[in-house]
Amino acid sequence: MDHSGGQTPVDHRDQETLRAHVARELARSRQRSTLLTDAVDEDDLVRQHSRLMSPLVWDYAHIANQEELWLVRDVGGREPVRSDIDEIYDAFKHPRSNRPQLPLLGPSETRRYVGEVRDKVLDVLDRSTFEGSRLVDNAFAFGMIVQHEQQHDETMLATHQLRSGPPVLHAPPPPRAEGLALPAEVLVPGGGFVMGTSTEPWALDNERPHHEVWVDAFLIDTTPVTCGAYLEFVGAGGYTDPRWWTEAGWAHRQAAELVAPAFWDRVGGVWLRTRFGVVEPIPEDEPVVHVSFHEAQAYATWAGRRLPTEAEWEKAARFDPATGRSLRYPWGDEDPTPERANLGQRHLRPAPVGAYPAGASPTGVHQLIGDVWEWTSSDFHGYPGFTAFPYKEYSEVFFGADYKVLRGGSFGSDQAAVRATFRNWDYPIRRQIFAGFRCARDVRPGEFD
Ligand code: AVJ
Ligand code: FE
Repeated sequence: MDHSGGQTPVDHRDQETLRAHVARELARSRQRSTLLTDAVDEDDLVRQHSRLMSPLVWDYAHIANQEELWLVRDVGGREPVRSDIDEIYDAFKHPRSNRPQLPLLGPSETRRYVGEVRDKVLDVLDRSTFEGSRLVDNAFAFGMIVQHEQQHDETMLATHQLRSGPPVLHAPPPPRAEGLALPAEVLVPGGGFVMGTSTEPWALDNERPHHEVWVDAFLIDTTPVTCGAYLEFVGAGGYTDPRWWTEAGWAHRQAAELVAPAFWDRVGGVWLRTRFGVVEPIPEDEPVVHVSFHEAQAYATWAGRRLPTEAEWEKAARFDPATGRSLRYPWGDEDPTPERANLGQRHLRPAPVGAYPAGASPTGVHQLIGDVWEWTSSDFHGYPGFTAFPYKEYSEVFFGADYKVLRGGSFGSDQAAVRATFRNWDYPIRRQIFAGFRCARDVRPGEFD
């Protein structure tokens, strides 16, 4: 079995290639952050749109503060730009709900700070040799900061979804489905496979190290569960029957009075949804989005199925039975393209199922990357041999049974922060994130004999 866990995306022998790659990625991330913050007026930037979220202006300055901490001060060894504000933008010091009360930098001060930090970072980048410590080898710290900004861009997109008022974000629709008759589910053969990676240069600590995992044969949905299928669950009284829910799930359903995915409303007997300020009919062929883990789990039980484990999801996403190798992405080792996956906020919605045949995995599973984050049944834990790097607060402090793992990224995730090994996590009640799911099941005795 090949334990390489995939090839490296950039040629690290060529410092200038790497430097140019980092510069492009930094610029691309900043373009998105700028768009998300320029789309609204100043009052909107400092306002709290939901107690679940920070004001947009907090995210923006926090992006720059992390960039300053790691790249200006740590990697660059430079004087602080603004050490007086570290505390305000430390995510662990203040819960999101309290952030509007902090003495935050205002919109123009934030923009000035963001720009000043970036200028210094580009200077640090110009002088870096990308070797000599684990932090700078392969430009890891730069890659970590690119991913951090992109993660907050997705968080800011979720804030946009929670704000009220007319639409301010616009994007073309995703590709249509190709009309291929896809099987409902596919078989993933049993056996060992390599999970995680030790070689992907910008993989974060929780994706490491690679290790072999045994997975029994299982079946998994070819595509994520659609709004149309989910409507059947809603129509069949799925939200009023405790049989489908776990004890914790039912208690939450009751307390939160859940009756349908977030942002769905029943108007005159018809379900509509609100998406970035647009009210529209439920698109039956699109993956359902804005469901909690509990809702995903209840749907799966109602359908006589279950959620995949995290290991099953990753095996479906990257195991190539022909070679026994684990790929970087379902389609192979090459980076994502617009033909392979719905990523990067290029479209502000999931694409219909079947829209990305070029993104299918070797076992025939579609749309694993992009469209919607997919809930798995697994708690968030470190892999065998895990070591926190470069800080415990990225992953380690979240390990345990409080969080469920999500995989694959959404239409709101950037390709810099998504790969087949990438791990996201959240509370099982959360549904402002762009999360959906697909179902799996065990092989029935004698089914494939
Ligand atoms: C990996 C998405 C759970 O947003 O809380 C951002 C990413 N970590 N800043 C989050 C993150 C620090 C994290 N998630
Ligand atoms: Fe952060």
